[in-house]
Parts: sequence; structure tokens; C-alpha cells
Amino acid sequence: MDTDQVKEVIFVGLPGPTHNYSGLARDNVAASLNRGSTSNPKQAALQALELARLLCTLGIEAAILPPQLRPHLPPLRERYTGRDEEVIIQAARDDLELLEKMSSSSAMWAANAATIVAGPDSRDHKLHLTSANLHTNMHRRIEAQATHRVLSAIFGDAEHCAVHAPLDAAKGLRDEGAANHMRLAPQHAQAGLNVFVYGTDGSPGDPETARQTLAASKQVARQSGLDETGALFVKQNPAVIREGVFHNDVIAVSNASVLLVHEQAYGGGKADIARIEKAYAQRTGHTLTTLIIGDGDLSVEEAVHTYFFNSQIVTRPDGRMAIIAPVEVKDLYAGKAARLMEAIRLDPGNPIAEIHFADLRQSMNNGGGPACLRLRVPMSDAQIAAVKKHTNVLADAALLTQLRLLIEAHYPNSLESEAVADPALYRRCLTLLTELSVLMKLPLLG
Ligand code: SUG
Repeated sequence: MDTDQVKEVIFVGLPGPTHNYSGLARDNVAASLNRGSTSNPKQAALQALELARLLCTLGIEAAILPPQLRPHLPPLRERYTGRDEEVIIQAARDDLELLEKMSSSSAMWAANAATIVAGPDSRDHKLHLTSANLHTNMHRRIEAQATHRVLSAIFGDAEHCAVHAPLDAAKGLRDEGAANHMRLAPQHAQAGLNVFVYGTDGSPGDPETARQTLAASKQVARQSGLDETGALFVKQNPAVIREGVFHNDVIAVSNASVLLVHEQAYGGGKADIARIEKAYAQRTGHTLTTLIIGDGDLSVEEAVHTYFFNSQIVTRPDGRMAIIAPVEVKDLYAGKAARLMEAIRLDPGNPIAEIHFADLRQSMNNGGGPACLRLRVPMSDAQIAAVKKHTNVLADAALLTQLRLLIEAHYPNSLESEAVADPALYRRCLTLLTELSVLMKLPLLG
């Protein structure tokens, strides 16, 4: 692969027509708080499209990851027989909780779709994608196979790409994808350091809710061809997991040579951040720009509610960086987090020059901010060309317009979580995915 040409493509996850607030993720503060509220799937999808459009405006190559078919019927078919509609009606009567788990639109959080290791970092110079098994929560576990099928369809025909199947959960491997991975490199096209953040290595005292195991992170690093200098494993601070930091991207965000992180993110505290800086210098010969947010600047609780760290930092074509932050950063705590961000923007010691606020409230109410909705994939021009040739996922104006029309036609604009029991919703989803399969040239229906 010609590494000079590697640039980042940002895949944005599109929410589906069943987007709702069932409170399925207990360790996720926003999802728990909003349990039972009424969602607006149409608005959720339009907000994600707007995020993709913003990325395009900033000169970033954006792409779309489509929703999955929900309710997911195979586990229900093990218990109920009959036509699809009959299966849904029986499940709704018998076990609404299970039906709700099968109905989540959680595949929208593309940061959990896979872990990406860039070609310049890997021993074999290939782009490696490992579809996440998302084993911890049942409503997310069911995403893994369909995600793997879609990623294989998108990247399978591009040269120098390896798409790995979800890790084997039976071996105790629990993996939540890129939300627990940060790639640090002087430029996207240069070899970088891959920081794998995990929640548990099995030590007593690790939170039961920890979603990422060290063994899973190590397996991803190994099969992606990273050598010792290319990978670093850092443990989350168990205390912050208990405060709602269910993924690393709730408390840290990076882009190229910049790391923005809360001082309490890791088990080893600031010593762990120093370890990242040292490994980065050893790997790249450069100095990492580390922006450490202290508890006095923003508490963990404030970080969890504003999703300050769940921002995206992107490099614009002219080399300047932009932050895309959720509107909650300026709306909550009288704008405290926004002032902190503004101070970062004004600081000449880092390349961050712009802040953009994105209204992603529909997703945010389930604990999914700008960083959760994206999967970053460093790709060569040849790989991008291959993806363009075989599929229609790159977010050009035509695709964004066509998606908007489909959303307007097929998405409800109000949904109570129990309404997933309505078989008509399944029909809507099926019709949408049938049309999306053709539009995006992807195998979305198995
Ligand atoms: O896994 N929420 C997701 C949010 C994922 C956010 N992703 C990242 N941080 N990268 C989760 O907790 C809530 C669904 C519900 O309750 O209906 C949910 O699954």
C-alpha cells in the first residue's frame, strides 16, 4: 500500500426506524435516565445525516453505515413459530423485555462496529478491521454478525484489507471495537501507536460491568499485525467506569498527534498518560500534544453528562484541526465545558482551531455522542476507489439526498419503547432495508 496516500474516511452510523429508549444499557447514564421516554427515530436519522454533511463541509471524506433489520427475529424464532408478524406478537405478549432487546437500533454507534488498525501500522501493511463481538449486552451482541457481513461487503474487494470475524466470546473475549482504541500518529499516513484501552483483566475489584477485556484487546492487536512498539494496553480507571464511563471514548479522544484526556481516565492516573506519551515518542520520534483535563476543570460527572470527550477531533485538508462537540457541551453546567473547549481552541500550543457543535440529542439520550456515531478508517486512494466501485457508501451529495428521502418516507417521528411490539414497525424496517440494500449495494437482509 502506498502509505503517502492514506487518509481518514469517517463512517457515520445511521439510526434505524426502531430507535427508542428502552434503558437497555444499565452502565450508561444517559440511557438509564431516559428509559421510557418517547424517541423520534426520524429526527435521530436526520441528525446523523447532518453530522455526515458537516464532516463533508469540513473537507473530510465521510461514509454511511446503514442500520440493521429490527426486531432481530432469529432468537425469537427459537421460541415462537409462525409468520414474522405472529412471532413478534407472541414475543410482545410473552417477553416484552426480550423483544425490546431485539429491537434496539444500537448498530448506529459505529464506533462499536469494529477496531481498525491502519495499514502503515501493521507488519503486513494491510488495513485490518476486526468486527466487534459486543458480547456484554444482549441487545448489542446481536449486531456482530450483520456488522461483519456489511464490513466484509464494503472492504472485502479492496486490496490490502483484512476483515476479521468477531472474537470468540466463548473464550471469554469481550470486545467493543474502536470506542476503546486510539490511534496516535504524526499524520494519518505515518506509522502510529495504537492504544488499546480495556476495562478488566480479571483482577478482583474490576467492575462487573467492564465491557472490554484485556485478552480481547491483545487478540485484536495480534491479529492486526501490530508489533510491540505499535501497541500499548492501558487499563481504565474502575472508579470512572462506575461513574458511567462505559467506553474509553467517554473520557478521552485523540486525533493524529493530539490526545485530549481526563486525568482520571486510567487506572494508573497521570502515570498512564505519561506511559502513552513515552510509547508515542519511541514509536514515532515525535512529541505527543497531550491536553489533560483536571478534575477541577471538569469533573468526571460533568464529562459524562456533557460528553465533552465524546467529541470528534478531525484534521481538515489544510492541516488545522476541528472539534465536533455535542451541543450539551455548551448547554449544560452554564457553558462550563464549552469555555474549557474554547480555551483549548485559543491555545497556540495545539493545532485545534475550530469548534463545531452538533445537535445529536436523539442519540445522546441513549449515551451516543459525535464520537460514538463514527468509525474512522484510514484508507489509501486505491482502497477508497475500490469501495466506491463496489458499493455506494461514500457520503456524496446524491447519497445524502437519497437517504433523506428514504428517512422521510419510512421513519416514524415518535416512538414509545413498547411500540416495538407493533409488527407494522418491522414491516417499515424491512421495506427500508430492502431499498437501502439496492441504494447502497450492500447485503442488508442476510
Ligand atoms: O452501548 N447505548 C449504547 C451507546 C453506545 C455509545 N458508544 C460509544 N461510547 N462509542 C451502549 O451503551 C442504549 C440502548 C437502549 O437503552 O435502548 C445503548 O445501547
